[in-house]
Amino acid sequence: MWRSPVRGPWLTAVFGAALLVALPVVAVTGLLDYIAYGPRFGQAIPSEVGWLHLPWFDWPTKPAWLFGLTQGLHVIVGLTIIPLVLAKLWSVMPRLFAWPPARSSAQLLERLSLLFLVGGIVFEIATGVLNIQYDYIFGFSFYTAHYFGAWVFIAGFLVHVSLKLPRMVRSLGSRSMRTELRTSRAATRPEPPDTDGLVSENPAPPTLSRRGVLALVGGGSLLVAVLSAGQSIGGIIRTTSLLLPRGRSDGSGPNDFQINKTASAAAIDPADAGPDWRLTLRGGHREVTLDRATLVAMPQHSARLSIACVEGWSTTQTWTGIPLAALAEHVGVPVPRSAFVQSFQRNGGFGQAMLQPNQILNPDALLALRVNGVDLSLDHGYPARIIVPALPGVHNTKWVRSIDFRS
Ligand SMILES: Nc1nc2c(c(=O)[nH]1)N[C@H]1C(S)=C(S)[C@@H](COP(=O)(O)O)O[C@H]1N2
Ligand SMILES: [Mo]
Repeated sequence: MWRSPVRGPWLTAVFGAALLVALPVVAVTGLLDYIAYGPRFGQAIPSEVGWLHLPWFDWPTKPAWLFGLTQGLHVIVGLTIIPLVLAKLWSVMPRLFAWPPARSSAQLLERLSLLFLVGGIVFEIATGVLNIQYDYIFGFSFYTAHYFGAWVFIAGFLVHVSLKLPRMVRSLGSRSMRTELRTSRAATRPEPPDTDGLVSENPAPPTLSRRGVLALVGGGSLLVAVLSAGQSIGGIIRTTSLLLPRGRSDGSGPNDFQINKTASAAAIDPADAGPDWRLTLRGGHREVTLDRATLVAMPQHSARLSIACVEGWSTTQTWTGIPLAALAEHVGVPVPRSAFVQSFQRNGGFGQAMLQPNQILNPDALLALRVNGVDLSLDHGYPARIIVPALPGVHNTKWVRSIDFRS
């Protein structure tokens, strides 16, 4: 397998160029998602990142699909590159384990950057894929590991690109893509021997043309993309999302869309969601408790908004409820600096969220009572849940008990 005659700087450079475009997309969208979680409130995970903290800004609420886009790109491109990463590793494989590891200090730096690069990407892919498939099976925090793993990868990536970019460009120019795409297996010849030793010294007869290798890898990536995209795009192609089995939909009728954590998983006592349920609103000096009938009698607003979850799916529904701005006004805080939302769930970690000013004042930011024209189901957060444009799914708190508006 290391004797394949298609191995060589050109093929490695083609894989490298594709990854050079795709990997920054995955890295940047991942870091943006971290910012979307609201590190300034200390609610992004990990919250303590030392000098690795990112510049913060208020995550926008417009366009409403922004988080769905960054999250969707991160997950889908992240999965799509897996065949490409494997192909790139294959194309350089024996060199990766060259011994002695370094003959000079420049080489030592290069080898060290490779360790960061390869170790980082394998770790990020493994933790990312596992997080999609099974929630939180790790003995450590997925978010913390994935965040620090990302920086290890980014460091390795930057050094690697700065060392290899000129060689990549030169190698890309050494053969013509158009000619390769027309060259059959029988006509496939090895590249001339190279200083990096990527070309086999003793090439075997070709079993695949370069065109065939590119089709195999490209086809593999395309297949992964198609099988993942449905999770974010929805509609009919949602059913094709084989790689993301969290595409389950456990509701019925208008409530028939994906449920991340069911009421029973969150240990919701149905009695807490019954007629005795009250919403507590706190403002600067005021505290108000409202029952659901009172909330239903207040002016209602509807908006089509998505829930996009970092675990790799999103869903868009029509929500109806009371604008959060109206609730803030109700307790005398028309210009809130933040809102702290708490759920009455008894189990699990996602029972609270802090919202920024624009996430409260956007006219479509709601305390939703209904979805698609009917009351929320218990699994979707009855009696009331938060739904805010472009807010990460996890902060759309279900089974709300109280909201503190702070000025
Ligand atoms: N109280 C509470 N709210 C919650 C959660 C939770 O575990 N508890 N999960 C959050 C997550 S991670 C997501 S993605 C969305 C999913 O909403 P859905 O189950 O209605 O699709 O709800 C959010 N709201
Ligand atoms: Mo989520």
